[in-house]
Amino acid sequence: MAVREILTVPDARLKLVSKPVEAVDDALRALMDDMVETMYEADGIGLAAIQVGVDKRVIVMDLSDDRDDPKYYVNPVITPLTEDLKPYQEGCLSVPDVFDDVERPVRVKVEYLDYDGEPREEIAEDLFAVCIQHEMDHLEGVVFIDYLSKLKRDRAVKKVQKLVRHRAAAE
Ligand code: GNR
Ligand code: NI
Repeated sequence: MAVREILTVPDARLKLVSKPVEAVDDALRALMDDMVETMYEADGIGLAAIQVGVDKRVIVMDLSDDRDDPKYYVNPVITPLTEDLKPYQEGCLSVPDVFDDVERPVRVKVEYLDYDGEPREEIAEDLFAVCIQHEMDHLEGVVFIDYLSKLKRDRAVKKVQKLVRHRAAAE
């Protein structure tokens, strides 16, 4: 397993539409293992493959307090189960140190393949619903700041560029 580098805005790869996975094989599991390690190292609760530069429809997530319950979502499909929207203050590992409210459906159905390639279906609510929809957006090339005003989005990108420059200088 290895920690991979997380892309940050305005990296053009974050705008790619990720491609369906054709087979859940050992190579894909190696990618998913790396993604989990990368997510834990960055203290995130979710990660989409495109955030490590791989344009495949793969998401990992861990919402457990002890960070010992990784979940794997391959080729996920999400269906909203309500028109009821709720704002949540979101953040993103590809937009470090920026947080803002995004409104999303509070309850969705998630259909996907698991770590072993088995088809599964779950109902997501609360933080799980927020996170899976945030990750699903990454697979479509959408980052949460795309929902903000142009002014806020431009400010966010500038802030991240400055942070990344400072990080590079500190190395
Ligand atoms: O770690 C993360 N926290 C988070 C908080 C609120 C809403 C969404 C998220 S997902 C984010 C990790 C990430 O960037 N996933 O793409
Ligand atoms: Ni994100």
